[in-house]
Amino acid sequence: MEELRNKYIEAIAAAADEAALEELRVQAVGKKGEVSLKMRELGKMTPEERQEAGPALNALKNEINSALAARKVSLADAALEERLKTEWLDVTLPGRARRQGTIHPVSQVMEEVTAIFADMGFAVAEGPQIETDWYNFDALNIPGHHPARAEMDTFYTHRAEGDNRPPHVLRTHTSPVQIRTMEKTGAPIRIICPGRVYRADYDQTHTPMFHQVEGLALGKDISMANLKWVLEEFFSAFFGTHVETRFRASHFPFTEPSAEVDIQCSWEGGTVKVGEGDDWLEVLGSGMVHPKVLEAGGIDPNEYQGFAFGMGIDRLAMLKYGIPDLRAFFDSDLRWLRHYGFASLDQPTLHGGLSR
Ligand code: 2U9
Repeated sequence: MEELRNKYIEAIAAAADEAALEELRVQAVGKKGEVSLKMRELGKMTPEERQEAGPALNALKNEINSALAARKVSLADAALEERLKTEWLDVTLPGRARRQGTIHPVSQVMEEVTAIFADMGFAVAEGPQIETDWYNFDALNIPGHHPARAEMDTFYTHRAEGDNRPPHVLRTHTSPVQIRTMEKTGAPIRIICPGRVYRADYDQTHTPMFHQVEGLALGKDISMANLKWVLEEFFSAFFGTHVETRFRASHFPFTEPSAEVDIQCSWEGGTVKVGEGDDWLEVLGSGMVHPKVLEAGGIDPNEYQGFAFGMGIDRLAMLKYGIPDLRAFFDSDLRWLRHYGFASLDQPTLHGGLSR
């Protein structure tokens, strides 16, 4: 019995894995194992011999079972220890920051402008960037011979040779959207039209693609007085301080009378500040919609009238956020975008603030 004990206790201690342990269990205490066979021999013994051998065999069986269980635990511990050595992870390392994009100043200002006008009851209208001559020019009282057509440095689309249909144009302003809205919904109307426009012009202050927001309010008794209030309200909300405006008589084919609008500013140390000082900065064109333009949009000028205005969004962004060079707006330079960009989940609202 002592021999059996030594043999199995040593073998169990040396077993390399669970399969080896199982084999030892079957050999020792399985149904036909050595210890079990010995127990079967108890029947042939005298009562005295049995009295001694019985408990001893039982104790041996228990000892082997305990040794098997203990070895099983220590094998599992060793395996775990091994895994922990190879699969370790330093949870104290700083996380790998994900690159996060920013909102372009033009998008930011579009959202700000939209929020301010929405508060005054203006909806947003959009339309195609490739337009017909009719929507971009004729409907706006700019006939073929009119100098404004040439002045606007229009981009024309190409037609195949022999195709004599008039070419389409890249819209030179967002005004076609107002004509389309007039046709679609009729009066009354209160909309703003933000979007991209195109003119073949490139220098310090012009890019061939830029952004405008135009506005249109039509009703039975809308006047220049309403226009002035809306614009003053807009500029004060946009710049976050009361802004004086100055209206100067002007001329546009699509409005009569027409006015250019200046906002109050100061020039100090080469930077412009809006809403203080006694200089003026031209930022906007406006007027009462020309009767011919109302007619072109299918609206009776004897029944309805109203104001329209237009301004450059890129200019507004430069003014508000102190961005010096217009051309850098469209270079897609990541350093510029990170510097002048806005947090992407920070929506401009009147109640939450337009920007940080
Ligand atoms: C309709 C009727 C009238 C929109 C107007 C201007 C004056 C204007 C310029 C400002 C700076 C363009 O971005 S800019 O170069 N715009 O001066 N825009 S009135 O008048 C309209 C528009 C649509 C149906």
